[in-house]
Parts: sequence; structure tokens; C-alpha cells
Amino acid sequence: ENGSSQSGRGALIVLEGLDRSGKSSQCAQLLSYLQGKGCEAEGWRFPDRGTSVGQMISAYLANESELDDRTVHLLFSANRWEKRALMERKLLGGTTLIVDRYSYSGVAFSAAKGLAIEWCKAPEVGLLAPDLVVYLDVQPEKAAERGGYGVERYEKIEFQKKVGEHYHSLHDSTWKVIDASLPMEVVEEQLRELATSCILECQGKQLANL
Ligand code: T5A
Ligand code: NA
Repeated sequence: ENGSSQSGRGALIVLEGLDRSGKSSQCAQLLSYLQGKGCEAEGWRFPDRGTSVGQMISAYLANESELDDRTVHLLFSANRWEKRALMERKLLGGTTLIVDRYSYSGVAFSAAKGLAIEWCKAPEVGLLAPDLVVYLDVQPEKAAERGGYGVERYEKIEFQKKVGEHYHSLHDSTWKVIDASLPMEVVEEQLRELATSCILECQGKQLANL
């Protein structure tokens, strides 16, 4: 058995978590594991800093520009909308997408600034709904000890605590939580299991919208 998905659509698998929870590392590891199994899979990330909208976001995150809170919220959302059609084509064509951050980051980070949560959710409605959201759960203090912390705009412990509370309120039936303070290899193994069963289970399910 090689896990290839010729018979059906790909799975939309999202990783979420606080800054430095290990999302990018785990996405890369999962992707090479799945590809090694012969599964058609791609790694995606939001913000996608490669588009012109993404470049505005990137400058904002690096503190090189200032933007109104609602404006930047809508840019993050627009950055997902500009990728929606391609995302749908890939999934329907049988490619599994491993996505580093998605709408939940959009909502949790903006809500942590004080914007109303329903307002934050509204522009996400109609984007593709993930088949699985894996939340990498780590205390902000622990994450702050990891490499590179504190460089970008939101990497402050007090702010990350608020983000964590908002993430918590977003958990639904598609969410699974992994203790991301565990060693990387342990997180990796747990993520493999969740992703593998998701890829099998989503075959018979229609793609849905948020
Ligand atoms: N944002 C994003 C919004 O406000 N709205 C939105 O809509 C979206 C999509 C940029 C910012 O944008 C905000 C959220 C963010 O603040 P980004 O580009 O994803 O988002 O941020 P990055 O800086 O690239 O990534 P993160 O800071 O989130 O880090 P990761 O990807 O969670 O962590 P990773 O894998 O890079 O690992 C960090 C370090 O920890 C070590 C790694 O080796 C690395 O050094 N590490 C571990 N160490 C010990 N044990 C483990 N289990 C470890 N796992 C990783
Ligand atoms: Na990252």
C-alpha cells in the first residue's frame, strides 16, 4: 500500500499554534514522510509572502510598515482568498495540502488585539474548510525559549497568551491537540498518525466551506 490518492481528493490539513510552537518544522517533516509513502502532497503556508498582498503583510510583520488593525486583518484574509481557487483545484485533483497556519491564525491574532471575534470570522466564511486542524500546544514561555523569538511584531509573551485563549475558543470537531512541548520526534509521530487517518477518511467526504 503506498497511500496514493488517485481514487479521490486530497486532504486539507492545517497546522496551527502560537509563534514558535513548531509548525513549520512539523509541516516539513510530515510532508517528506507523506511524499516518501508515495502520497501526492504539497506544503503551503499563510501568510503566503510571495504575492503582492503577502509582501504588504510581510513588511507589516517585520515592523517596516504600519497598518490599521482591521486593514491588516483583511489583507491576511485576502491572502487566503487569492489562493482559494488553486487550493480547490489541487485538492480535487488528488493532492493533499499540508498548510502552515490558516483562518484560525487570522481570527486568533486579530481578536487578541481586541477586534470582535465575529467581525474577525466574517471574511473567512466561504474559504475551504480543513479536514483536520492540528493545534500544536505549547506555553508561550516555553516557545519564547526557542530560536529566533522576538523578532517579529507579535512575538511577545503577553500577546501570545491572549492569542492562545482565542485559539481555544475556536476548537471544533476537526481539531486535534498535540502537546508541542514534547521532543520533536514525538510530535512528529503523533502528527503522522493523525494525518494518515485523515487522508483515508476524507476520501468519501465532500470538500466543504468555512
Ligand atoms: N498571522 C498569520 C496573523 O496575524 N494572521 C493570519 O491570518 C496569519 C496567517 C507570521 C505571523 O503572522 C500572524 C501569526 C504570526 O505571528 P509565520 O510566518 O507563520 O506567521 O511565522 P514564523 O515566524 O514563520 O513561524 P512561527 O514563529 O510561528 O514558528 P513555527 O513555525 O511554529 O516554529 P518552527 O518550526 O519554525 O520552530 C521554531 C524553533 O523551535 C524549534 C525549532 O527547531 C526552531 O528553532 N522547535 C523545537 N524545539 C524543541 N522542541 C520542539 N518540539 C520543537 N519544535 C520546534
Ligand atoms: Na513558521
